[in-house]
Amino acid sequence: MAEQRPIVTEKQSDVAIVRITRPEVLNALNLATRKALAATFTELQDDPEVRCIVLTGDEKAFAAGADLKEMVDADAVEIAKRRTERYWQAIARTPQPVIAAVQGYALGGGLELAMICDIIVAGENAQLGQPEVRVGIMPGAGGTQRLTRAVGKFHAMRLCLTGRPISGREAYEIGLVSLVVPDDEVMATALKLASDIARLPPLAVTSIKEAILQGENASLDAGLALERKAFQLLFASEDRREGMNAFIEKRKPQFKGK
Ligand code: DAK
Repeated sequence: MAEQRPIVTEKQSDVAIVRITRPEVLNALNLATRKALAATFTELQDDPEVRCIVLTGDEKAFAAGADLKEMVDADAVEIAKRRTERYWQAIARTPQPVIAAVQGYALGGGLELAMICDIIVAGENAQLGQPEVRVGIMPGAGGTQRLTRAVGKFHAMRLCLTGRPISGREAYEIGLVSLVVPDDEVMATALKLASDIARLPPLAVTSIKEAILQGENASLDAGLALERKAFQLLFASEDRREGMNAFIEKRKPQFKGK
């Protein structure tokens, strides 16, 4: 029987919902799924109507990691030749904010995928971890890097060296997720955040995202310079004038993305 599409995209007004749909393997990320995610995000980047994206799985799993059945027989050369990093780069380059809505398992490559997103909303009982060490490998798509930047050396070491997952609640406490909510409120919370962001002036929103991400890789001076230039540039936008005038005139602003 042919497998169903690994990704489903739905639009709710100016928010796009991208859902991983391999429930039979807890949304394990095989090559077809990675390619479909990259293609979907590349397409959404060029859709001016999409102001925010929610990436999710289902109530059992955001994604339980790379598909181990697809990796078990691969040698080092084969793994290198797959160049799977290019698929995640397509997601990382998305200018619109991306919110990960995490219920159930977000393990290995699944957690790495969530960490590429800009905001993570997790359920209390989600299970987040980097279990690669338990199958003889290590995180290979950001688990030792983005995780360390998010939670610091000591939590990152504990998660990567033991492979033991933590709950959504603990992930919130150590700064790995933005919000923790009851499991059945994850999607509604992510969608509410997304529609709130989608209503804000898109040039300011994408500039903020860019400054935070670029600044993470830069010295403080370089990051501050980048922030200042982006700030100055926003004074060329119609939405900046509209936002400030609306405040002064005590009315609702009408943002146009210009
Ligand atoms: N891959 C393939 N199948 C998986 C899977 C996975 N990661 N996780 C679960 N499944 C499948 C199971 O095999 C099972 O299929 P059937 O046996 O029914 O055919 C089905 O999903 C349900 O799973 P379980 O029966 O195991 O369900 P349980 O509730 O008992 O356990 C679990 C849930 C999430 C604790 C368990 O399934 C589990 O431990 N899964 C493996 C988690 C894991 O180790 N994930 C990390 C994988 S390594 C790279 C960069 C990064 C990576 C790779 C390459 N490059 C730069 C090249 C990333 C690597 C990883 O993520």
